[in-house]
Amino acid sequence: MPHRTTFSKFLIADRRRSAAPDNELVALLNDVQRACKFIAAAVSRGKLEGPGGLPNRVNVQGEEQKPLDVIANEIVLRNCEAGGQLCGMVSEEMDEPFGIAPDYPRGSYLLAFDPLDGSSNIDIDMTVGTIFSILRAPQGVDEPTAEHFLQPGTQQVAAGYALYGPCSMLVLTLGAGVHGFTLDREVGAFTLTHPDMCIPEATCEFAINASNERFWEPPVRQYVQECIQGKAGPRGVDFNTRWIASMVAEVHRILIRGGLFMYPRDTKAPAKPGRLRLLYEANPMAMIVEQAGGAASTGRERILDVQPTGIHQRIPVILGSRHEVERLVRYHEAHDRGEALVFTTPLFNTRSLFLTA
Ligand code: AFP
Repeated sequence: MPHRTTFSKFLIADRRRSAAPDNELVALLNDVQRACKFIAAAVSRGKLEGPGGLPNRVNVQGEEQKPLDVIANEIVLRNCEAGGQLCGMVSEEMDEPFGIAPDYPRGSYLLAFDPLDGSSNIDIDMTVGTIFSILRAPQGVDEPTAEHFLQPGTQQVAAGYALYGPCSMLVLTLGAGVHGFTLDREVGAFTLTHPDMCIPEATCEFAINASNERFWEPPVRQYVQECIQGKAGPRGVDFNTRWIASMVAEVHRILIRGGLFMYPRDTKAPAKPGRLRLLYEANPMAMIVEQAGGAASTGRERILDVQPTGIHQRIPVILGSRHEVERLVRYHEAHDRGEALVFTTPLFNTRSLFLTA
């Protein structure tokens, strides 16, 4: 059996790649990876796991909450609350921040996480995942409130996701590249299989939920139409499309072979500037994508620069191969300058948003 570096050994020994994390962060990341192993086991048992009598409910997002959403959330809380590295946690599944109980030691880190992203895929046995983001608590804070989590994504010290698919993986960045670990179930360890993951700058593959086309802003509609026109259109090449409805799976595909993922601002729910949440979906994925050589934008600004205003704030997300993100940003800039965007494709008919035709 070839010698492979385990996740724990990577954090300690291979400091060149792991940006020399302090012992507190190493201990926290080991708690997170252990939680991901427990979630992987629960997910892999499917209906054998049973909901434990939990009914489907609605979470703070107003979205259906599967029993495994609740189970995964509990697994993260229980595995990370007692280690002494955290002073608070925020989760997609909890209205308010989770404080560390008084009988547990507190540390200097904050954890924001989506315990089971893509859970609407659980019943059809499609890939789901866990997304996490680690921040430092402000100096002297050991009982954080929501405001203490409202830090731009550039403040993240680590970000990662676990992917529960045909095999389970953990992908991590500490600000010195992106590294993938595959769960060796015989050993029970995440082992380094994808060091220094890198996103190709160019791509001919895009991911967006096309059923929302009528709600998109003009720059997104122009971009998608040009891709659909393929060789016959201004791009001069044919494109492929994917939509898994599981952000973790889309981002992983992009890390492996390039691509563009879009969940842009749309007019479907004007009060919501997008579907994805900034703190525990967009920011960790944006850090990972940028560390792998890609780009992540709202269409109008770098995601990691956004100053959060709420722990469950939503944000438009356009991320992946750098050249494609930069093109979409240019289209948004042109649109915001009032330049006409003309659509000429049989799929969307020939019309312009600014001409009477
Ligand atoms: P769920 O966790 O509710 O399944 O949502 C998954 C997600 O947040 C993200 O992972 C997907 O990219 C996106 O929503 C899918 O949204 P649509 O269902 O609108 O396509």
